[in-house]
Amino acid sequence: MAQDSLGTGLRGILRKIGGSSYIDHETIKDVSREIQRILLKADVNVKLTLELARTLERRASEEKPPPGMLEQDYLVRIIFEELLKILGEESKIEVKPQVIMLVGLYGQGKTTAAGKLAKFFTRKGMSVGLIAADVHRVAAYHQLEQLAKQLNVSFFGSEKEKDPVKIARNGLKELSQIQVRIVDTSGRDSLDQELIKEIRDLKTATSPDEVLYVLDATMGQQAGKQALSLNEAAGITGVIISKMDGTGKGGGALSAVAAIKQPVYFIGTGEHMEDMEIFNPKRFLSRLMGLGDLESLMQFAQEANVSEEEAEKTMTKLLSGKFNLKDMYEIWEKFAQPGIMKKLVDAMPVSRMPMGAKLDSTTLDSAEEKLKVYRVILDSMTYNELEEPDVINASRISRISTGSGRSEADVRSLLREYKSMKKNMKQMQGNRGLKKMLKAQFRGGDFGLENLTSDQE
Ligand SMILES: Nc1nc2c(ncn2[C@@H]2O[C@H](COP(=O)(O)OP(=O)(O)OP(=O)(O)O)[C@@H](O)[C@H]2O)c(=O)[nH]1
Ligand SMILES: [Mg+2]
Repeated sequence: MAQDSLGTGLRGILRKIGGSSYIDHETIKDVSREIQRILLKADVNVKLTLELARTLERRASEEKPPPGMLEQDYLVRIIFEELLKILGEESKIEVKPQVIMLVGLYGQGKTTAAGKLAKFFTRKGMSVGLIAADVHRVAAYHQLEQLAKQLNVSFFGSEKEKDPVKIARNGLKELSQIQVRIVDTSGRDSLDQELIKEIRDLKTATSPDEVLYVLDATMGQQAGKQALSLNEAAGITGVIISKMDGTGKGGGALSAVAAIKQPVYFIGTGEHMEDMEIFNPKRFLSRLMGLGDLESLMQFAQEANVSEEEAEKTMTKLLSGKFNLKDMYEIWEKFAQPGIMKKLVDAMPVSRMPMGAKLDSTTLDSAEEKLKVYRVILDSMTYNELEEPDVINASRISRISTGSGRSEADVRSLLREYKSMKKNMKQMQGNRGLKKMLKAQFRGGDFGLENLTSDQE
């Protein structure tokens, strides 16, 4: 994996921090030096590395951990937060009718990404069209046409036309009934004026909603500079990092992302059309750092930065029992740390547990594992199915199962769980203690578990 050396290095540091009996100036300096070494080795840009090290040292010497948190854990948390800044905020591509233009250098994975995106949007129930505006490589037209056929989506291209702008324009017109239209463009060995002009013209002609920069994870230090030039020419709105499964170091791509300050929407993890994941910076980083169990660092949740209003809204929806699969997905994402669900249930006196509630602790222990499976399944549902789960019948279950690569039993189990969660939550209405705790959780506040029990009616 591209991120292997980076991950190994970071995990080494974490072990070292965990093994130290106290954190003093010397330890902080040590950790900072080690992190710099690892980042530079992984091709992260020098300036970025130095900035991170400086902030890290300053924060680690000035800030005090919150009550109850070990200073070792707090140092890990600072490292996590500062690395997260490089990766940027989580931002998902919108599922809506739109024009997407793909840009990037030669061989970075644009055409493959076009196919993967087509599959992604098809799964969401949208119609998709691929437009071949790469006129420089002879095989480009056939490569995209082949992908369109394989994915059963619309295609537009012309083998004779040599003007990419004309092709793109005609393509958009021809496919005007198609909801998501993806324009594949050509790459070059390096950024030359010709490519910059072509991209600029294509952008003007197609007025895309998204300009996605496809960037190979194995790119080294030069990635940042190229990203900036392309950004200037095309106004990049999001990034797809391809070949995360490759042998590169990943740092070049991360530096490029930090430089253009645009979100990474997806990462490509293989040559096949299903080898693409939605990028979630927190999850990515905690995996990279080996923070499988975030419970000890639970206060991470504070970073969620959920507003009072949003907390109230989520909670009300949850307890109203009137939520759909889309809401459940969101709620699960917020509860993704396994410890939280467990505390929630432990805090409920047995007498308050609704009849037939399935939220026992054994179920919860495997919650994270299950969550992973469910996420894949939910990603294979159409928008309509997420909004109105009742429409999901046997034939849809079969399609979702094929699309997600999970068994029909898994899909059914998810639907059962959704129904039972909906029912349970409805029965929990009026439980003020629970309400208070959920709200605290969503706002990242203190759990105050003792108070909770006495607060119940
Ligand atoms: N392992 C792996 N290979 C990938 C990934 N994405 C693309 N590739 C491979 O990289 C090569 C180039 O991919 P393309 O999609 O043709 O790249 P492109 O940017 O369209 O290339 P040009 O059109 O020539 O500029 C192909 O062999 C792809 O199969 C990925 O995420 N992982
Ligand atoms: Mg291509």
